[in-house]
Amino acid sequence: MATSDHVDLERFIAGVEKRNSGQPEFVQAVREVAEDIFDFIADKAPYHEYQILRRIAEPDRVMSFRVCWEDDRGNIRVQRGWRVQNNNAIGPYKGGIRFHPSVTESVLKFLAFEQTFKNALTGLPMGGGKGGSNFNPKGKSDHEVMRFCQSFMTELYRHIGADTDVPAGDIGVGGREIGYMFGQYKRITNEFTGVLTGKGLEYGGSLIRTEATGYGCVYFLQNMLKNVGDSVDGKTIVVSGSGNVATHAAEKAVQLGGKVLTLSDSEGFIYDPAGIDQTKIDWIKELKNKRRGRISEYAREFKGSEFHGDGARPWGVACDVALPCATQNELNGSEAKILVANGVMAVSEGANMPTDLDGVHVFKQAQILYAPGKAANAGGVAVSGLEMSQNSARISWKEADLQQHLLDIMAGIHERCVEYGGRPGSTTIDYVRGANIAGFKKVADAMLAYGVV
Ligand code: NDP
Ligand code: 2IT
Repeated sequence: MATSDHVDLERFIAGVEKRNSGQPEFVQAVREVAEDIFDFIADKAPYHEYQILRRIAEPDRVMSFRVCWEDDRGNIRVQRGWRVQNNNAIGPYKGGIRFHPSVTESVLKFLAFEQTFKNALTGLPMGGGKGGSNFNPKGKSDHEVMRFCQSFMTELYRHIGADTDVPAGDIGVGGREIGYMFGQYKRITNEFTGVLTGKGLEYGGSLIRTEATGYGCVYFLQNMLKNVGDSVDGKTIVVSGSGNVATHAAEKAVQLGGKVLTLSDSEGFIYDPAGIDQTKIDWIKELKNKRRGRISEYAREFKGSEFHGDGARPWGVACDVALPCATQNELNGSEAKILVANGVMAVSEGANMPTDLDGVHVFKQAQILYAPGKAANAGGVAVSGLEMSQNSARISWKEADLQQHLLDIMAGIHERCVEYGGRPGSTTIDYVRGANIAGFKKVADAMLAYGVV
């Protein structure tokens, strides 16, 4: 980057910081994208004149609302809910809903911003949005979760619609919560439309949506390895998280011959030197989805494995491949250095922005195969897009066809990253740059077509 571009970048980021004070995650996500985009648009006047990046980094709108619900003891509880509609230049707003105590406006704005580029990369017509609440589903009964979801949807319904904004799941929102929310939407509006994705198969859901994010993350890894003449077979793999994305990433990695050594949750990680095979993954799915238990229980169930508590993260375990699949900023610069020192050759992000900015710079500098979440975890929203198509046409596609679509979409995203991610004087690919530019270009060109809106 030329010095003048760098000065412009710092001035731009200072403005973003000023306008979004107290929103560090949002500023971080904008900076990561801007670092690549400033360079790319340096000689492209229309993107400057029309202030495209500045406009993408200003959500179209942010709705914030009160969500009241009654717990099982009859106490009235008050939570905050949000929907951030970031950009609908290329399609209806689309993106998940997160229920977690750490949810803030900053977190949802960063997620909606990232989603805008991710959705563009899929090649499907979807804009970017995200929503959620600081509600903590842990330890709540099914009825409490149901009452919360119904109350949340009682406000949200007026902001969404099959051609307006189509939410889905994310952390703390899976099939159970989508069912409660879709039921309430249908009841309020008296309409049966594809307003949410990740629905149950009985009421308009798509096959393989549940698996798609984790599988897609490993397909992206497979594409990166194939590009350098290698494969997943025989690789040692460290995975973080133990939810929807982590368990399905582990499952696909095992199917392709990888040896998965770790999984984690917010309390710590388990290390199983014998490898976490399909039987063990099935046990974890049951633990997490049905019993809603903790990953520490794994070490009591499977001999030879260890649990490392106090919120420990798995990045010190030597491996060929790391798949961060839990949450944002779960892998920092020092941990990235440890992974590189231990010989990691590839990192494919199942989570959104799991690597902090220092970590991103470490991986970029080491020139390892490093796929950012907006490329690697796009398989989930891609199959959500396919669910929307099936709902509009009122049909259900076969599993084999959907599997092929997912493979093709992930290969297409990989190709787009390669197209824009070449490093001058090197044969290696900067996937972060490739994803940022390819995602930006599609949205930016649509915005140019609309003029100033
Ligand atoms: P789940 O709720 O199914 O699982 C989340 C996992 O991450 C749990 O193991 C959870 O542990 C852990 N986790 C959550 N917050 C923290 C934290 N603050 N510190 C440490 N661990 C934490 O969510 P998903 O698997 O759906 O989502 C995981 C990531 O993937 C998120 O970044 C999400 O945005 C991203 N993603 C999800 C998609 C999807 O289709 N579901 C699509 C694309 C990206 P615990 O139980 O202790 O909270
Ligand atoms: O971060 C994400 O891409 C998701 N949580 C999935 C969004 C979706 O609309 O399927």
